[in-house]
Amino acid sequence: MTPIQERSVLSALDRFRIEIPSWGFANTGTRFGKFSQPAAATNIDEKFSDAGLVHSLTGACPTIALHVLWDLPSGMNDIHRVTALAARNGIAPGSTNPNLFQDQEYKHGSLGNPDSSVREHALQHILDSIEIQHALKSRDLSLWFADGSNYPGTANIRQRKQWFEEGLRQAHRRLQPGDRMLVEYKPFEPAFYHTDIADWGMALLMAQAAGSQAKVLVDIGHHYQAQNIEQIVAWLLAENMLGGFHFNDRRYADDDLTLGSIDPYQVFRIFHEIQFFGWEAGEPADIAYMIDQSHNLKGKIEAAIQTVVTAQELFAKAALVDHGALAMKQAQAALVDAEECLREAFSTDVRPLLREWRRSRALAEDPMKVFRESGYLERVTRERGERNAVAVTSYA
Ligand code: LRH
Ligand code: MN
Repeated sequence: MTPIQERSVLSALDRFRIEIPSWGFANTGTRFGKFSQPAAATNIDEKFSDAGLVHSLTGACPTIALHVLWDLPSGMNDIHRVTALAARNGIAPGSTNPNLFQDQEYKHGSLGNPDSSVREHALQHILDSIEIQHALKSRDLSLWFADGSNYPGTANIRQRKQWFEEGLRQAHRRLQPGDRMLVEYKPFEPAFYHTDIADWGMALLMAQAAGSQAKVLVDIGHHYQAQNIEQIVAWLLAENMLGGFHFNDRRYADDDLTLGSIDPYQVFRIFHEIQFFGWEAGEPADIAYMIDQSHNLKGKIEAAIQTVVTAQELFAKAALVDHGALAMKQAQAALVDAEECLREAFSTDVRPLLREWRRSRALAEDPMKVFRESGYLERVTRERGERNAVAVTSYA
């Protein structure tokens, strides 16, 4: 590795930050059951404690994503508590995620529901979430809608599109300068015939309809198997409409597995498109990198540490691509040489540099080892075990 490459890796690590989801520390499962872990976080205090620990070990995840009804069940009355937890645990509130999918009345949708009173209720929850966003000085309002249908002919797709545009436009009006609204798309689940915001194009049009502060959020797991995600990323960058990312990995569908566990080259190709764009633009793209995973089987804190470290490694590898040489090879249609620019970078072991970066910041050289020797897991298992000793819930 040349000194120039070393410097670009270290400066990439200096600017790389990835947001931790509060829900990554809680007991989660699938429709077939939830296997409770005695050390799992059971309340917002414990979620901040775990997230703060992961940040103190890795130095790369200074914010925690909050899901409003899960983390601030008392709404604005929880602001003081959350602000105090942020200060105590050294991790700031990150994106604000309204919950528009769990209330019984959302059976036929939220902003897309044929019943106008349900649409109003959903909009009010978004407006309440924006008030919380402002009280927590959170920049991003991150919106995902489960809305859709399960059978042909049961929904007026065009009518629902119009209701969404109206709802998002009204919400956008409540944003303050500097705020961003991130529109997340998903092709299916929980709806299995149509989903109202199902792909990047629909999310792009919806964001443009909402207003100038709205952008698209790309979740790795929200794509059909054969889709070229990094091409979608390149297009959204070219349109200046890429606002954020939910990183995870999958073998089949929205599996929410840990980042890079199945296809690390996929994540590397995405980071490459983003850094190549930054090189051409002369400044890094303003993208919110966030983790969105559910750690059903792995130890939740270890899974979080593993994810942040893997994200750093893959972002550092992408910083090794010689963009100047690549641009030249692309212009010459020198196919093998162009591809080798990426393969060379991806196959480079950046872990020694990552250890050096950690040393330079008085961070744990091996975060996982330090966590395992810290006694933290044993302590929280004692403190939380009883509350987590719930029976495994069955599907039916
Ligand atoms: C939906 C989703 C969305 C979140 C949820 C936890 O699948 O990706 O981003 O709100 O997971
Ligand atoms: Mn997501």
